[in-house]
Amino acid sequence: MNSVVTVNMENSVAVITIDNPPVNALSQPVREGLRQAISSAADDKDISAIVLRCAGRTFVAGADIKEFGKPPMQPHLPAVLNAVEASDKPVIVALHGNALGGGLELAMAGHYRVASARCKLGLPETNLGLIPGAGGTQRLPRLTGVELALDMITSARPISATKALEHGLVDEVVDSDDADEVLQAALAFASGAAWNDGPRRTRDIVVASPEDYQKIFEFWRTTTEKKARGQHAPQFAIDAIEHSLNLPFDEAIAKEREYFLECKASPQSRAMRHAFFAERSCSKVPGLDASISPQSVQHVGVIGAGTMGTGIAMCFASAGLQVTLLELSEDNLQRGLGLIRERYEQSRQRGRISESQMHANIALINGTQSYTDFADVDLVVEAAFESMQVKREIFAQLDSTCRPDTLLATNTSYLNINTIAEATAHPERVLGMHFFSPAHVMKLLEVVNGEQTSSRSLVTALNVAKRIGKIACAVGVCYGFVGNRMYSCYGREANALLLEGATPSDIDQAMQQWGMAMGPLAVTDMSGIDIGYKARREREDPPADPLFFRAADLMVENERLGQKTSAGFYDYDSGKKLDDKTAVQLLKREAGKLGIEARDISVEEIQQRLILALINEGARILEEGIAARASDIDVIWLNGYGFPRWRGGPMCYADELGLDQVVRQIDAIHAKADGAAKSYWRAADLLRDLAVSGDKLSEQ
Ligand code: T1G
Repeated sequence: MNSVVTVNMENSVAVITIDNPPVNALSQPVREGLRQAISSAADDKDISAIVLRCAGRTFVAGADIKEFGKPPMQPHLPAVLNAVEASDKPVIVALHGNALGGGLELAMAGHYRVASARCKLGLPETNLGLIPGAGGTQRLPRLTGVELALDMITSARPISATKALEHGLVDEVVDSDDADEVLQAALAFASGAAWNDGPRRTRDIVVASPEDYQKIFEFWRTTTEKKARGQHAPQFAIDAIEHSLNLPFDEAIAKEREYFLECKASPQSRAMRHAFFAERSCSKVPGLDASISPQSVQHVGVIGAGTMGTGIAMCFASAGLQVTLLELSEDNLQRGLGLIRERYEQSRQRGRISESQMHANIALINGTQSYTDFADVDLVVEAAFESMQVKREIFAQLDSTCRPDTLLATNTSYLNINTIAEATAHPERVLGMHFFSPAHVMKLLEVVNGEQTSSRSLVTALNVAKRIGKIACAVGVCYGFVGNRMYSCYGREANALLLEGATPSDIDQAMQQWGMAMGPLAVTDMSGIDIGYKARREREDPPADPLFFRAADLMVENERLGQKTSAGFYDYDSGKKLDDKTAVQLLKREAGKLGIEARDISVEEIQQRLILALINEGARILEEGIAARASDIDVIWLNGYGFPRWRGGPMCYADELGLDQVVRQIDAIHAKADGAAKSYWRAADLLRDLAVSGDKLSEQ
């Protein structure tokens, strides 16, 4: 055995314990320790049965993802699991916390499984652009049947211990979450695990072939193609699962391994593994003193009962924090509280929360029209009108109403935090908490660090973000911070292309084909074209470029604000998108006035112009230190703007494309550009330097 795998005896039962914090990942030492432990137990005649368990807060959460980018090391997991399954002594696996990926595969190689009541069991490999690579596509269908296996593996969603028991994935559920109690139950099970009819090995179970299995696989292939558009791993997984029906176990395992290795070597898996770790590093701010403890936050004040304010209030209430929602107008306050109740009722109807949870969340939110009710709040999040003057007045009021240590955050999506902080006597407790709409759904939160924001304020905001289940990125102050500043460049190019001859449909289809969740013009129609129109006119430093968002301004000038006026870049009939013909006519006429000659624009040019604009601006943001890491920029785009996860984010994609190629393409656009576009398309120095040095953005 070794430091991460130990064995102790409980009477004649060998208890193998894996202890590899934080999640008992199946690193090489764990695999080697397991192999040795199983082998020595097999040879020991005093051992009648084996219990396999984990120390710490969870059972094995998977293979060690950190090892995937390195040369594989023996023993490989499938071989270790085959040794577990081949044991002539019953192996009972005690499960608690999460049994995921290789962890569940290990459990299924065991002969019996005993799980804690709140244990989650899943094969989430497709979240990483992979498929289960250690027998999961063969053993799961044998235990649960093909259809649940298809659902679990293609969706990557774990199931509860109760559902696992119903479907034969576990043999007993212990009404406790205490790992020791689960161990005792497994020991009791081991003492009774008589193999009257010989070992019960998962591999020997014959998969029941559903009558209309061809139709079932056809359904899963087409459904998965829609849900996981452009992703290869889920389709590979379906192929592997189908082999559980039409190939002998060992041949099917060989195919699974072949598909797994192909996925592991793919750019899609590299991108999704990058995203996994990027989301876990973005809240670790370089240089921030790790010994600083966050302030206590139990009571939150939210200002503004509009779409954002009510969503923000729900984020805190759903995490069990008390909320006081301030809205000066009685009507708006009642409307906001009603909206909150409606949204929670929707969540209850969809089974996302229980009725009691819904009532508890609603009870945590109290409305007020008076600032005096903020006298004892620990944090305020302001989500009022996007006007610097309004915000400065509010923060001055908060300064005199709240305790001096109360954290004051603004939800502004682009205004200068430093200017807002200057309205208070304690700017060290002012920062930005930029939620993304709808706030109670989107996981991304930009925590904007002002010039005078204290480290403790930043630590507290990041801690609160984690408590409310957000993926928080600490960013610096500039117009639009990181996400919206880059989105402005993306939209700028879409607008320019509209005057050069591309239609809204051309652009949106090109970007959806590239992998974006929605096209930029459909997004603008949905949120309202007038929002950007007003914001551009509020800017302290608007670009001196008459063509800057000229297409969007033209729509607003023609009172075409988007879905809310049933006309924007597209025409709508009761919310349903019709076509873009009217907008195209207006754009053609405008282009004629501007002397811009229409031309045919390829899908590739549209995709290049919009994605390279993102990359170039992201590099500038890195140069200026507005984002600490390239991967933070990726996290923002993956979680706030529908960037395809299997491309890893704009900076990850640039590294994958090759920075020399990126600079070459930007230079080519620059060469053809004129007017203000010349400055837009000057390649960022960082890109040019890295293209020469051969280093990557992800190493910055
Ligand atoms: N490998 C390596 N490190 C991991 C890890 C893993 N599988 N899972 C988590 N970590 C690290 C994570 O980076 C973080 O590190 C710390 O643990 C806490 O994680 C062969 C091929 C289990 C639900 O996809 O979903 O098995 O930041 O912040 O919120 O077929 O971690 O502290 O340095 O997420 O409590 C399949 C991935 C792998 C599960 C816990 N398994 N993990 O969530 O903590 S592929 C997965 C999670 C595989 C086999 C295939 C979550 C969690 P640090 P955390 P958490």
